[in-house]
This record gives sequence, structure tokens and C-alpha cells, in this order.
Amino acid sequence: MEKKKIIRKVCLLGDGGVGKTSLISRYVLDCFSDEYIVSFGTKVSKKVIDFDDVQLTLMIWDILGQNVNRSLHAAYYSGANGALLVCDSTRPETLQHLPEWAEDFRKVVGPRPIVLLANKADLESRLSAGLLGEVTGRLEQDIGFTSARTGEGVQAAFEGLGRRVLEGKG
Ligand code: G3D
Ligand code: MG
Repeated sequence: MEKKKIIRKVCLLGDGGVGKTSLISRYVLDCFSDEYIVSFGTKVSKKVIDFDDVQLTLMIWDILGQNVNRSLHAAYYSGANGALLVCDSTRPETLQHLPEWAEDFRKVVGPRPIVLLANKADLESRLSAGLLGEVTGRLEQDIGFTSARTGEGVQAAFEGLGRRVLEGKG
């Protein structure tokens, strides 16, 4: 029997330089398009995940440049089924900002699944246990550790979000 085919949109959010674009290039082998959607300042890539019962196509949206006008965020988030919220393990303030990113996202899309990531796990972490506990507690989510450089945790992060998106729970 043919698997059910499902297409979903996910966004990567987080401060500039945390590694969003690097995580996507690490994960995505077949680029959907190298053309930028200029008006929104975004780029969309495609990745197919074969689960046992479902073939899930993730359309992965990356914000290009960090100074994207905040008023464009709503257009970027619109229709998203979930998001990866990324911080940089070497810069605690990027972890501190994740609740704001979550709020910004949920204001537009409502209660959709989010997955928290501390990227650059190949470098020495400067995230204290206290701050990690505060942010994960506030967002009621665990945090995964990834390295776009070595590939550690990257596939698991996207597939974990994919599963959550299929369940559809915020
Ligand atoms: P962004 O899309 O969130 O703005 P980028 O971030 O993907 O452009 O990455 C910002 C910088 O961090 C890049 O370095 C990139 O190589 C580096 N980087 C991204 N992920 C990792 C990682 O997991 N480990 C390490 N060590 N570096 C990472 P440059 O020097 O090009 O600015
Ligand atoms: Mg980028």
C-alpha cells in the first residue's frame, strides 16, 4: 500500500548567527530552490522524511539576513505547522531570547509544536544549567543539542519536529 503523503511548513527562528542557515544546509540534501523569495527575505528548502506510515515533506523556511523588518515576520510565519527555535551555545543571550521568538511565532500561528535547539555543541558551552532550566521551564520544552559543523543531533532535531508536526500538538 502506498504511504500517505503529507506536506508541512516549518520555520527556523532565532537571533542572527546562531546557525539557522547552517543547520538547514547540513540537513537538506536536495534544495527545493536557490531562488530567494525576495519580497519576504526568505529561502525555502525541501526535505522528505519517510516515517513508517507516512511520507512527510517538510518545507523548511529560513529567514535571510537578520535585519528583516519585524512586520514581515507574520508573512514568514503564516501557515507554519511548527518551528525550530535555535540559540548559540556560546552566547547565553541568544537562549534568553527564545521565549520572545516563541511568543512572536505563536501570536501569528497559534499553538503549534516548537523544538528548542542549542547549536554549536562542538564548541564550549556557556549556557548555565540555571538559564537552561529557566527557559525550558518557561516554554515547557526540552532543549536538544546540535552542531551544524559535525552534524551531531541535526537529523534527530528535524525528524523530532516532523513527528510533532504530524501529531499537530502545540
Ligand atoms: P544564522 O543563519 O542563524 O544567521 P549561520 O547563522 O548559519 O549563518 O551561522 C553563523 C556562523 O556560525 C557561521 O560562521 C557558521 O559557520 C557558524 N556556525 C553555524 N553552526 C555552527 C556549529 O554548529 N558549530 C560551529 N562551530 N559554528 C557554527 P561564519 O564564520 O561564517 O560567520
Ligand atoms: Mg541565516
